Amino acid sequence: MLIPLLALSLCGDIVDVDPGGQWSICYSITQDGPVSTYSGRAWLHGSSYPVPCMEYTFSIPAGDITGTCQRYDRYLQTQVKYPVLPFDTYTQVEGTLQGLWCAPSVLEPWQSTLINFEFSVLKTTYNADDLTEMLSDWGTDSPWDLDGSGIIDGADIALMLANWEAS
Ligand SMILES: [Ca+2]
Repeated sequence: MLIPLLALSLCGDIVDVDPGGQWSICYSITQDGPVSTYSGRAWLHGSSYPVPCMEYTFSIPAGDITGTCQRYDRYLQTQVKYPVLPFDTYTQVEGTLQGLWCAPSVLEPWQSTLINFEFSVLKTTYNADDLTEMLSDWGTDSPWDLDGSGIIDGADIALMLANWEAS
């Protein structure tokens, strides 16, 4: 396999390698208030199959997929945050994000191809741990500012309680 192990070890906390040799992936998950960000890269390798594919399932919290890639949406007339998900297809099923990616053309046995990805999951239901975190940021600006007003206040608590996790 041509993928340098050094690159894998440097690119994230979570490393996974296809036993069949078609792909490798590494990424890290960072938590910032209600936002979990998955950032990393994946490789396809021509060493096992001429047109290798990767089907990978991320375990994610329940929530909305978002991203840090800002673009102006002329229909919505506002800046929208997009995820960077350069897979051929991806599907969000409860608790998982499944990505499918195949090499766009035949890879020689010595060739690998690489994608970078980054996406975030914004929680849409909340629990007692979230409330504790929100209260510890009370009166400040933090990721727990759910309504985007610039400060953690009663409106954010109301939003949280309206979307409380069913136990
Ligand atoms: Ca607020």
